[in-house]
Amino acid sequence: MRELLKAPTTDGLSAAELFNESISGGLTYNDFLILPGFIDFGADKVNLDSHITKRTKIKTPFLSSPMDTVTETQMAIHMALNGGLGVIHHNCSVQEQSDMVRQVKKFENGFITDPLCLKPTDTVRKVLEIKKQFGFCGIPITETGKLHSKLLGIVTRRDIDFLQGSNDETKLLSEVMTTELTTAKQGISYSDAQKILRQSKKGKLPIVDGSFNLTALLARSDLIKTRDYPWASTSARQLLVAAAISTHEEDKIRLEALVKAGLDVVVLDSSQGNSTFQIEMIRYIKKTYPSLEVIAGNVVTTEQARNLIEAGADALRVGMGSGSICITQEVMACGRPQGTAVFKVAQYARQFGVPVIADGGIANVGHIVKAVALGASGVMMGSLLAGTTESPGEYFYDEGKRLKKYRGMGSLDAMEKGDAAGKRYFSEGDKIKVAQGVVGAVVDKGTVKKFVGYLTTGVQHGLQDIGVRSVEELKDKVASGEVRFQKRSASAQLEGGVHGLHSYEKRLFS
Ligand code: NAD
Ligand code: CPR
Repeated sequence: MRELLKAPTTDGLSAAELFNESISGGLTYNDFLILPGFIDFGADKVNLDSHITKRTKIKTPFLSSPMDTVTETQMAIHMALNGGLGVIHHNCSVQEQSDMVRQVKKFENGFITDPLCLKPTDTVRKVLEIKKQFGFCGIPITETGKLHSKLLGIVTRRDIDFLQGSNDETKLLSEVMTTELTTAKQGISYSDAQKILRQSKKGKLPIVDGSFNLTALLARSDLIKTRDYPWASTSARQLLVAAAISTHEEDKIRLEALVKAGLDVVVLDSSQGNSTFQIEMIRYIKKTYPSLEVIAGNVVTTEQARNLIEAGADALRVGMGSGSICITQEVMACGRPQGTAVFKVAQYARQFGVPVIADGGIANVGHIVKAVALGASGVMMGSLLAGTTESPGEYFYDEGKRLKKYRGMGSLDAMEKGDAAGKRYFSEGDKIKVAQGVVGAVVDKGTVKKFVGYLTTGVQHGLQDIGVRSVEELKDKVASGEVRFQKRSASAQLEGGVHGLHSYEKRLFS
């Protein structure tokens, strides 16, 4: 009996057996499950550290897509603060993209870099509305009502405390604002600014540049809150930031500006990365900026991967046609089911120490766990992060649901915006633009801080169930065949979802 118990079990399949294409064809994340292992540790002990390029290691394996409805300054800042990495899109001018990179590098935890401002001709009613909606009313007043404009005053609770009636509400802010201001100069360290704020006994400390333009704000309430991000992705105490470029000749000028702004990692953004354009660009970057790491792609086959690894790629982005907004497989007839693509490319790239980023088609925490189990060192997400507070764009309502726009970067909508920004997406010779994606909307997911926290804890629980304590251990045990898999039939997939209920509410975290 004891001997029998000691014998290794052969339940399920190894990853190599699961992805035997002559038997299984191409598989997506939904086509398989991972068999549970043995747990002798808490989920909070699971370590998610991962190399997302040869040299860059981050604490949560999450990247935000370089899409103009996903990653601009705020997303990049909050992805990095929460241990991931934001990739700033390039559907904008060189100046705009490099400004975004610069803002992330300059971000000092604690300063509010996008404070809500008003102008002197706004009324008290506006302040009361803001107070009702956001719960604060210490608002800087600038000439244009925007950041980077001359600071004229500040309106605080004391200025409007007794102004409630309809006569008072139409008063101009120029009549009620405080104009004797304690300010600090841009470039001041967070700790020095804190000192001034404490000594001044004021609620807000505006930060201004040499021309007295407002550049940031420090709030007393934030001194009290713990704004601590122990997992933040940093280098030399600055947040890490990535940005995407294309492979056209003019992208070399874009890259120069991005590097000057402090870029850490560049992503070569293409649906089909196996081209002379990309190979030459990788070689150019490695020669011109030897310390800049390059994530090349996208690829889905080992042949494509080989060319980019040979050219010097520091990581590969994997996925063609798997994105939620994508019609590439429908239009181009090219692509690969994402599970198979990630497994095949990761298995190949592992031999050369080149990490792989699973890009597109991540619809839930389970997909992240599966992507990592198939060998990905990071997952890139578009739709999952698109409805968050930090994604670009305004919320709007449709049938009572709070939504944000989300669109493919090869959608006509995005390409037309690119044209307006002086950026071409298509081959010079093309007379007709062929769309590769759609425009849609996604639901409000709240702030990235909470949402990435949910993803992190969820992935830790997934790895705990598999019985591994780290991303590295998972990869090793998948490669050795110790972690086992099972194919899911169509009915097994139905069984694995909520079923048989008249109605239900799906709340994912609290
Ligand atoms: P791309 O820039 O790689 O390709 C656009 C066209 O430009 C292609 O015909 C390409 O061959 C050509 N081109 C590139 N460099 C060139 C050069 N130096 N000289 C001449 N021609 C050159 O971009 P794309 O593949 O169309 O993707 C556009 C956007 O849409 C990207 O953001 C991409 O991530 C996204 N997208 C992704 C997927 C996916 O499945 N991951 C699919 C479609 C689109
Ligand atoms: P989801 O996370 O939304 O499934 O996919 C995001 C990924 O989709 C992006 O990181 C990018 O690789 C890909 N993508 C972006 N625009 C696209 C278009 Cl127009 N078509 C196909 N894929 C696209």
